[in-house]
Amino acid sequence: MVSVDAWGLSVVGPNSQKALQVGSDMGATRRAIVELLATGPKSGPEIADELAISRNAVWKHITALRDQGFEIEGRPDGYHVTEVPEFGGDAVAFGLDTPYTIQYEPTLASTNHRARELAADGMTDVVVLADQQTGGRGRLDRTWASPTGGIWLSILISPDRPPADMSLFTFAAAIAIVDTVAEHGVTAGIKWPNDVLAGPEEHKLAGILTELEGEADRVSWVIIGIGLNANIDPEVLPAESTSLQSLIGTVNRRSVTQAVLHRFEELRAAPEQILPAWRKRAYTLGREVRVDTYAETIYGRAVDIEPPGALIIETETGTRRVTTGDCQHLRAIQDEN
Ligand code: BT5
Repeated sequence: MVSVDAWGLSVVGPNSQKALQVGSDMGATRRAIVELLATGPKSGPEIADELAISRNAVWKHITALRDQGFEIEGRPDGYHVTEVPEFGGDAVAFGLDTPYTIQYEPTLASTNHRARELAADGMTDVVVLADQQTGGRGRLDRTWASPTGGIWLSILISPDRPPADMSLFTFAAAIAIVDTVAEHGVTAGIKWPNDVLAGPEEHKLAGILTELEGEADRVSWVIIGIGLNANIDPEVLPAESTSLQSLIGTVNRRSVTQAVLHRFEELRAAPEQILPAWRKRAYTLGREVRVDTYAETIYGRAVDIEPPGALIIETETGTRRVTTGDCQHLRAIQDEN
């Protein structure tokens, strides 16, 4: 069991809690139907043959999907999906081109917590998704406000890499958020180590909590928890928060979630691109900062980021390399003039 805590990584001990039984056969079959329909129209008999289920079962699943808000037209060449709900597990799975199984619950205490239960049960490559959290967490057990309308998700993976590389996943998640919201016309940037800031006042739009368990040379699992304030009035969020709703109006959370996951996967496949991409999107670099570590407070100018995610700060007494801490952007002297 290693103990690494940096760049938004929070290392947790072995999880002894009883794992939840998730992914019933019913749910798995319905998800398979959703995936089939996303590739184009399919008739009832085609679906029944492909999934080795009865036509009656297909009909029941189609009815269940319609009840969720999917609009599905039965035409001579098969079922056509003409409308997908704005959010939900089946909705996000529809047309999602990543290796993840989506586990959705309207309300969870914390998607990271649920993902840890799944990890303890030996599961991997799962995205846990919720519309609201009742016990959302930030780093150091801080509270993460998670009302309905947000995108609260945790990616559970088991990469065959050492713990030191895990900060790259935190960075990849931040880049994925910045690039996704940019497609919606929102300019955002990253505050070291794990915040996405947006809007004229650079308020917090998203945060990332990465947790892992493993040995020195290899992690057993890593959970990348992403909290993105989507369709939320910032008045119900802590001070200095912002949301997509307040920046550009209501968004389609399904497409935002899918875009974040697709971009995250792209970066996972090309890890050498992550640090350069992070530097380009960093609000912290070039800024006067105050960094509070466990031991001290450091003032200086943030000049770079170094593998595996340390912030390099030029101070009056020399260059400092900080691997963990809370960073505040201070107004640069020239901004005040
Ligand atoms: C973070 O911590 O920014 C990590 C947040 C991760 C949340 C996701 S949601 C899905 C998954 N499941 C979880 O339970 N967690 C993850 P940190 O850097 O420690 O920032 C926490 C601080 O951000 C708090 O102390 C507040 O000041 C502020 N904050 C709380 N809720 C916020 C919100 N919704 N939007 C913006 N800022 C918030």
